[in-house]
Amino acid sequence: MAIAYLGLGTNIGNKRRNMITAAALLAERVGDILALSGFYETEPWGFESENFFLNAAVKLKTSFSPLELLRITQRIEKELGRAEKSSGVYHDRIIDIDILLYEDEVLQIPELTLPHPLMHERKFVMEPLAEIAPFVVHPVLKERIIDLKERL
Ligand code: PH2
Ligand code: MG
Ligand code: MG
Repeated sequence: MAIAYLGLGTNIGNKRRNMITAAALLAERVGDILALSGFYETEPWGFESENFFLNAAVKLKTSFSPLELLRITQRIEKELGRAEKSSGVYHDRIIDIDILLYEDEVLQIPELTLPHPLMHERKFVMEPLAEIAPFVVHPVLKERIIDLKERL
């Protein structure tokens, strides 16, 4: 069994419902949810939109590998109605599920980078994550989530 931390984000539709549906599907298909942060209202980062986000972080126990987890989360994004992603630019989305950390795994393959390469630069990721994983150490930066968050 592995512990994984995921980031959730939504900025269109019924955002609370999108979050709860995504969390329920993760619990059903991926494994037990060990922690779920509060929902944070955040400004769109990296693109212009009038639609603010809800962001959250989830801690899961899973027997799936990182790539299996990626496929399952992408499938949930699709089922909730997320439009096809076009690379390079950000768009409004019903749900985005990002794998932030998977145990101490460091991975760089075309499909997936672990830890998430931008997580430590993003307050909308680090605030909810620090709520449920303050003392987890980032396996590349070798610093605790709470300390990385404080510096943002
Ligand atoms: N996700 C992005 C780009 N910008 N901004 C906020 N506030 N929240 C997000 O989840 C988010 C974003 C790319 O996935
Ligand atoms: Mg994202
Ligand atoms: Mg994503």
